[in-house]
Amino acid sequence: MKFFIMTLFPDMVLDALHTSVLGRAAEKGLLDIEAVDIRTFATNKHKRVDDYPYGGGAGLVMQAEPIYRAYQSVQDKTQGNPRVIYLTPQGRVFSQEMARELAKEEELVFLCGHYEGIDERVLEEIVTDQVSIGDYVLTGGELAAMVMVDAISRLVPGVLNNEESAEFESFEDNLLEYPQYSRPEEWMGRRVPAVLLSGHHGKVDEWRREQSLLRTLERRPDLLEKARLTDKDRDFLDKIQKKPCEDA
Ligand code: 6GU
Repeated sequence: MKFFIMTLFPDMVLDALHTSVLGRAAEKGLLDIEAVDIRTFATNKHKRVDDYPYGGGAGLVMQAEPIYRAYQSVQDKTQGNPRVIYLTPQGRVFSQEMARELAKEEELVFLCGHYEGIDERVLEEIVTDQVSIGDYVLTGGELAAMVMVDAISRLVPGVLNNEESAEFESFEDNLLEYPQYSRPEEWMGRRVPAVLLSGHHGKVDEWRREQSLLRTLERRPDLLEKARLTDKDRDFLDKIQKKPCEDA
């Protein structure tokens, strides 16, 4: 999968996204992450890419032309017409479902803004999707683009090893993960739950499922409404005196 990230801070994005799991995936040729430095497309000798907003007001606005030229340089390298995602708190809120959908694309383009925003006309001209990563404000789109690239990349076949892949299924089911333990059996007076040492796989699976249900009920009851629950799951939730949802 090929990502183009249009940004004023190419190093920030490339360093982070070539670390750990994604770095190895890039070495294997599964991912290709290219940063496109918008500043190199400035049309003046001072390499300025921002200016005062028409109508007045605080801050600076990123100008249309350098961004459009950066986009044209991306187009020269792409096959079809890839989706162009503008990172903004005004966008649709990113989710695992959106990550799954975007992971089907072969190429994706991200546009990271700074200052008080980007000239609306270039957004109209090139952007296909506006996405936010949550209801808070960042200083720029880079961290948001990195969050999206990470979440999308781990869904690309081969990026995670098989052991890791199986693990994400639980969030896919809208349930939180059960707690994990490793050696030693006792640490600071806290023992690993006995069932995990029993060697009884059936009992371990059952305990983990119950822990997932319990955690989701306590921490994210909103997710339970979307979770696919078995009759046994519902019996367990009833037993612990709380109802997951009205009926169904
Ligand atoms: Cl996508 N960009 C910025 N600047 N702030 C954000 C965001 C994006 N998502 C949440 N806050």
